[in-house]
Amino acid sequence: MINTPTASADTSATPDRILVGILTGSPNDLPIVVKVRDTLTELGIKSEIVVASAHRTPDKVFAYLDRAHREGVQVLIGCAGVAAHLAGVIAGHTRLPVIGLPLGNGPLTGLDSLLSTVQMPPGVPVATVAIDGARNASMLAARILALKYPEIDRALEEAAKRERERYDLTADEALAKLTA
Ligand code: C2R
Repeated sequence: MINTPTASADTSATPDRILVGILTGSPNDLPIVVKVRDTLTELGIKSEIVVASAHRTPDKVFAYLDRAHREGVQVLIGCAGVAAHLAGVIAGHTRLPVIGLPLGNGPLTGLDSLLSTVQMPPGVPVATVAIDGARNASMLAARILALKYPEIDRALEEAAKRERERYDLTADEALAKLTA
């Protein structure tokens, strides 16, 4: 895979502070949303999860976004199920890049969340990943940050290497691992 061009030229150390703010619409979303944080941690990126809803607690969403700006958060991830307006509302309040993670926990198993998250009006973009695509939400946040921080680019390269190793096994070796 081609390296991120600016990252290889840049020598900035990754700052030791929270770079990714993860907002989610309900405490009930947490079992999947913690996976977003886990992947970011695996890549050496500090993040925080805040439970706040654009519908139920809009003041809490805006207060968090103001704090996040002050404290130097650089990417935001909005996670929500059903009528998932959270990521869109975040994108309307900030020019930081916003990733939308539609959750599949409602009665329509996520098609409603996917469409509510992805169908943003022009000028207010939300980079939407798959329904319950927690790992890709983190990976995309990391790719954005890797433009600036070479350590994160290297962590992504290592993760891709580990992924490729699974393909070095023969089919029988892979099957043995699956059934172990
Ligand atoms: P409860 O389980 O708390 O009733 O929430 C949440 O993300 C959750 O998946 C049900 C679902 O409602 C979602 N929710 C939103 C928003 N706030 C909560 N979609 C929002 O602001 O978009």
